[in-house]
Amino acid sequence: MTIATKRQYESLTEEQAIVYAKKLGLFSDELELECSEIGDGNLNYVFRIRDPKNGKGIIIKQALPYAKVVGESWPLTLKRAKIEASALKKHGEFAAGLVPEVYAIDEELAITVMEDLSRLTIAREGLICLESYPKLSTDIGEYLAQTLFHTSDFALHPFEKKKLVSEFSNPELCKITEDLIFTDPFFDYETNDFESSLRVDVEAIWSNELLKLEVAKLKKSFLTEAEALLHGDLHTGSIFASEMETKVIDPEFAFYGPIGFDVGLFLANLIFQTITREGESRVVIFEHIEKTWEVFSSKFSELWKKEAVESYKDTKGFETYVLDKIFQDAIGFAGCELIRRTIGLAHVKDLDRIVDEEQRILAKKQALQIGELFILNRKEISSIQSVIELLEELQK
Ligand code: SR1
Ligand code: MG
Repeated sequence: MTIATKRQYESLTEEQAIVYAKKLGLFSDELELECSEIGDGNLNYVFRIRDPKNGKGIIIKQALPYAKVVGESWPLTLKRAKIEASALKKHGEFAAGLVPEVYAIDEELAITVMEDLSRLTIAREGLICLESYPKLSTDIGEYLAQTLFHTSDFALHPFEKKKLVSEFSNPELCKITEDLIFTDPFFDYETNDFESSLRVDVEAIWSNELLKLEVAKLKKSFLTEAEALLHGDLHTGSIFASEMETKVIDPEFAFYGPIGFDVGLFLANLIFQTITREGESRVVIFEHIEKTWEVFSSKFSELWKKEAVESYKDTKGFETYVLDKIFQDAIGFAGCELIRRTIGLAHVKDLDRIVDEEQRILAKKQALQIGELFILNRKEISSIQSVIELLEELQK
């Protein structure tokens, strides 16, 4: 892997991205390359550079010194590019094939050069178009188990684990999550964004002290429980998919946090699809929800039995306690994600694209209802099957 030399930060143009790729030696000088900026996320530029003659390409991802979604008034650390590239590499050690290959890192220009995945589709976009991704939940269940188990105290020497905790300290990006997922949507704060016809439901959330107490507990877990190296933003827009392949991208929010957070975010983003679909196509998503948890928990359990280094690993009840806690946390975090993507700053296309206002508001009310229910009842929801029964009941 190349580590490029020092120079001052400047954001690249498409032409400069081509020059940059050639300087890295990834293409020969005489080639006529094509480049387009394809980033549709909230924070970064993503340049796709390809040789039109053979279709071979690379991705140059560059962090901007501010949040693209808001503009220059919201400065944001460039260090996130290094965190993202390092997390891709660390997670790739355990989930090879489920993350893109990193070719080069450039800390000064906040650039990661990586495998071109444009043969795949962003899972959110594909799911919205009812594309079929038969491997999505098995792959994500496997990715979650491998990355989260292997970076936890259950698999690592305590010195190694604490070294990683410090390497992946990511305070600025964590602060975004603390604010946008756990705080702002539950108060009358300026960052929130919702249709006026949701105001009654939103005000009910702001004045629900019981709900706020449970969200405060979940926020405390996020702030304090350094269990494993999380992806930190595992929604369906952070996943590339096809019928044959799944790749997890964009771990710029990576840090050491509670294992249930990654699991819960992914489940919540599948739930948006259960809200917008009907009939057989909704059943497919219920199956993905069930399979994600089943693959994750059985793989985690298998790794525990084979590889755990914890002295208490065989103590009766401990493994079950750990998995039950992850499940409860995941349901609670999923609840927060459902609410914040509906009334907070950063929405999801699954709901916002519904053109008919009445239908859109109904879908959003359902997301809020499921979110509240998950947060308040996470300790009573005992299995993934009961999650599905609950969703089926609410969506009758
Ligand atoms: C200002 S960033 C808004 C959201 O986009 C990212 O993908 C994260 O989900 C973040 O909360
Ligand atoms: Mg992202």
